[in-house]
Order: sequence, then structure tokens, then C-alpha cells
Amino acid sequence: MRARLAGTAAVVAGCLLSLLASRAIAGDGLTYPSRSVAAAPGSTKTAAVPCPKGTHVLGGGGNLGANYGSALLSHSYPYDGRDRDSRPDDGWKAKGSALDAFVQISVSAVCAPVLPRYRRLSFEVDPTAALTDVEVPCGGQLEVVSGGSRGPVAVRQTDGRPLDHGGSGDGFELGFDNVADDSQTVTGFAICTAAIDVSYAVAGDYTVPARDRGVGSAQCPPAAPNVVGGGQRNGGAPFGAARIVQDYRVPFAGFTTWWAVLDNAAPSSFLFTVTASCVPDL
Ligand SMILES: [Ca+2]
Ligand SMILES: [Ca+2]
Repeated sequence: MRARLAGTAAVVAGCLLSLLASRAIAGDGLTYPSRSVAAAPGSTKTAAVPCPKGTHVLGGGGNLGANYGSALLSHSYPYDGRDRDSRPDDGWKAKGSALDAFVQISVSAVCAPVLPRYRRLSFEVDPTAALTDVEVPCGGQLEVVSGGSRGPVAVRQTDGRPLDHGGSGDGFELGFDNVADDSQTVTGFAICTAAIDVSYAVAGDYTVPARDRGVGSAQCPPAAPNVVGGGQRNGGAPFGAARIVQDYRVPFAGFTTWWAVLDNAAPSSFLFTVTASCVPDL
């Protein structure tokens, strides 16, 4: 009898240990929730994914399951729920358009038990014009983690990347094409922190061939393997040519890479770089 009890205790202790072990393996304190919605041809939908309770959104992105020329990710950005704490820390949204096919719109978020600072800035974009190299500043010595934009489909985001200026002056850099014939407003976001040591991996130049698709990625190093944000910057893309299809971290544990996929509607090629924001285990 005593032996059986001891055996039960050992089994319970073993379960506890394995629970602790699986948490320890996660180690990074980060979670990567994701969701998908389907969009019919000609429609636009916004996919949203909340962060788990007790965590805040550090970054996120979108991914459209579609062939070349069939889809467009116009915006992706942090949003707030109905709680009364800080804003907009509760999750991430991705706004995608299905052009001539059914498209799966996926959104993924990076969530952590760390509260970053959220910065936002509005930009006016002229009719039928591009607005490039605008920045949402973090302010002071805050490190940029990630960012994004929210706005109408007509003002599609064409660029967006964490821009590290060293010890101070970081921000999230953005670019937009306004294909509408009137002036439009978009909101840019920067997510910044002083609490985490952020470093940056930049890769490229990747080519987007004429009327084709380009794929690029930036991988975080082993010393800072956790991707908390990222983005891409393209150079020389003519107005209306660059369409983001994927700009995100694959939402599964163990992935250390930020991916960017761009479609090019123009008859000439352009290049882009990909940036990943990387942190050690939290
Ligand atoms: Ca909130
Ligand atoms: Ca910095």
C-alpha cells in the first residue's frame, strides 16, 4: 500500500516536472496566436487575432494565400479590445483584398507579458500619389520593435520596417500608395520598448521580377532567436506596382524568420530588403 502511494506520488511529481519542462522549453515567454478568414473574389476582409490574457501585442503581420496578382494586403496593425488598460495592446489585425480569386487571409500576432509603448501618427496621402519614407518615431531612447498601418484599401501600405537609429531616435518607417482620386488619411503605428534588448537582422536585396512575385526573409541569430516584428522596404517600385502579399512571422513556435512576399504589377523589376526585430529569451 505504501509502495503504491509512493508510486502515485512519483507519477504526479513526474507530470509536474514535465509541465515545468515544457514551459521551460518555450522559454521565450512569447506566444504567437493566429487566425484566418476567407475572402470571396472582389471582397476585402480584416482578420483579427487577440493576444492571450495577461499579455500585450508586440508585433504581427498578415499572409494571403493567393497566386500572383490575386490578392493585396493593404494594412496590418495593433488593435485594442474593450478592456480599460493600455491601448492598442490586445491583438493584431490584417486587412486583405481578394482580387479575382478566393483568398485565405491569415493574421498572426506576437504577444508577451511585457507592456511596450504604442506610438501613432496620422498621414495625409495626396490623390493618386505615393508617400514614402515617413516615420512614426518611438521617442527618446526607446527601441523600435515593430509597427504597421491602418487605413482605407485605397491607401495601400507598400513599405514598413523597423528603423534602428542606434541608441536613440528609432521609429517605424512606412510608405503608401493612394490609388484614390481624393486625399486620404492613414494611421501609422510604432511599437517601442526600453524593457527588452532588441537587435535587427536585415537581409536582401531580393528581386521582384516584372509582373511577378518576389520572396524574401530575414533570420534572427541564435543569440536572439525570437522574432517580435519586422517588415520590408522596397526601392524603385513605380507608383501602384508594389503589392504586399505576405509580411509576417510564421505563427508556430521555433520559427526565427520574418517573411515578406511582394507582387509587382509593373513591367520592370524592383528590389527589396527584409528586416526582422530579434530578442533573446524573455
Ligand atoms: Ca487594451
Ligand atoms: Ca535602437
